[in-house]
Amino acid sequence: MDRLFQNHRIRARQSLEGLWEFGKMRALSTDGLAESIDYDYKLAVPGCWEMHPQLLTYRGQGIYRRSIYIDNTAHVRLLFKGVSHTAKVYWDGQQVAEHYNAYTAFDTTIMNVEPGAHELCVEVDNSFGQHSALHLPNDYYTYGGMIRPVIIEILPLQSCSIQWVQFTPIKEDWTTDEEGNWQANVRIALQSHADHDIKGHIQFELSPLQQSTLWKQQLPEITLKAGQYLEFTHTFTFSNIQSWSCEHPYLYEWQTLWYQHQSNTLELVDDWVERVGFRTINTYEGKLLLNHQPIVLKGFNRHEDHPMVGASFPIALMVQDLELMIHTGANAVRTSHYPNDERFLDLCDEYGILVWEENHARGLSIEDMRHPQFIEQCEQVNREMVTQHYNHPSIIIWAILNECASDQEEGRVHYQRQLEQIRSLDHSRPLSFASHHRENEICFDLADIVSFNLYPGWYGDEDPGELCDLARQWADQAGGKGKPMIMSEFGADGFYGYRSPNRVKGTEERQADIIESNLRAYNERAFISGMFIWQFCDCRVTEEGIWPMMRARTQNNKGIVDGYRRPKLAYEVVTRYFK
Ligand code: ADA
Repeated sequence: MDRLFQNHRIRARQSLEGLWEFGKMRALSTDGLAESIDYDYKLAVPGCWEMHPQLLTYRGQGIYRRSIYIDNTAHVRLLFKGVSHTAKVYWDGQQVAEHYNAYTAFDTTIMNVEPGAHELCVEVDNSFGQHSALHLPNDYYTYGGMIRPVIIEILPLQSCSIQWVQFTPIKEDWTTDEEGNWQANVRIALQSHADHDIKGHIQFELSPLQQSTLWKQQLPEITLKAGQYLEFTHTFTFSNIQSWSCEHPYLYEWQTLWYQHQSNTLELVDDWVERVGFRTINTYEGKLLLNHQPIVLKGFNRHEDHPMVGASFPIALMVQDLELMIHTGANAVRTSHYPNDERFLDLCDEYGILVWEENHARGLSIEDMRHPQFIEQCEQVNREMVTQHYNHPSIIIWAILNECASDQEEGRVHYQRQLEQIRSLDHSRPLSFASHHRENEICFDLADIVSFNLYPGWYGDEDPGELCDLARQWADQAGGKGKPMIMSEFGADGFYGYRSPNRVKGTEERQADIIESNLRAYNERAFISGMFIWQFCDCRVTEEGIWPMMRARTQNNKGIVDGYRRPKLAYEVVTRYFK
């Protein structure tokens, strides 16, 4: 399934995991689905097509197809958690959805579906070109396929469905509030699918995991007009709450229930279950505060990439990554450079691993940012990232535009616009972006946390401590004074198995030395609120562009474990510093 808990108990839903037919397309169809496609392959969904022995490097378009049987007339909601990178969805030959970007979910509801067999086709495109501002040849791989789970939901005809629920824990005053007293601001959206007025009410319930209900409240009855969409907000107060922290990642279930009047009875028609945690995150006098206490983030940049599965992770491999990170003593992960599979975020909630989640962009120059689709495609990924992942207590920072043109006035306009957009969607989390512009950075005043990607010892010979002190000065002079500072990337290449007493660049020894000198420097500095090693695991890079010439083995080799998660020498070093 798509989550690690049952996020609907009432709504009928099923995973569309399995073997789908697949055919390569010769050209993109412009007016509907290509008729003449040969379905030569069978591919796993979820999965990347690069896992098929004949599609190892395929870049282009293809169509996935399967049939779906519907028992009774109903509205059918299809939820795609991630299609890489562009999808067009066809139901019985009619296009019902289109979506750009591999790393955020989208859905579509097909109304009044008749009983019987139906054909579902998804046209998928992972090509680079004018249609794509964010997926382009890069220092990570853009896989092809339906890389994350696909779900079908059956919505009753004359009813309403809960569209989303946003739960914001609040503790106004940590010094005077009783420990277990919390508030939460809850926003929800309802969509009527009925062709006449319907009446009902919402009920909320809060329960510690696997335990009986701690608190519930029923809202007054409401009437929804035919097809009406309604959003509303409430604030609630709770007592006897255990807060969420890294040491005690205490989770609660927040259930939203829709009870509807149906011919003189009240029926439970729809539900939406979220797992929430009570914690606060904010910045104060140069520190990052989790539950009012200063915290230093220690962790890794992680690409969702594995030689066995590409970007399409089963949970066993996600758990393996988290166990390895936790074993080093890490308490944080940065989802470089895109929103992650929600099951990974569910795991972080459960393990108490803090997450810096960022939108999808890496190393875009000002020319790249002038792409005609750039504004719109970024706006969409920001909105989808924040609204879809809003309830994860583990996410404590939203970030944007890794190493883009934040050193230029023209670039600044985009940073400002995007940070304002995210703030308007969520004012409960601090914002940042990772910069490599050193003294030329001009956007630190716009963010809540200043973050530097510097590679002392690798790309340059500077001393990490001296460079870090200099970076603090650059930040202070560029509008970052009084803001927490994070070393968002540092590291070095280390080719797995390449060991030599001469410790030259590329050996595991040299990688370990460089990472050690960085960690030592950052641990000694009280103004550092976080350090993220580049990177957790080696990852594949694109064959297009400059990357194969820059990256031996067409891989970014800076992982402290290799692609297969075999620890390099640096792993032990990190463990000494993080523990
Ligand atoms: C950058 C970038 C990473 C990666 C890294 C490297 O800072 O943000 O995606 O490319 O450098 O390995 O050089």
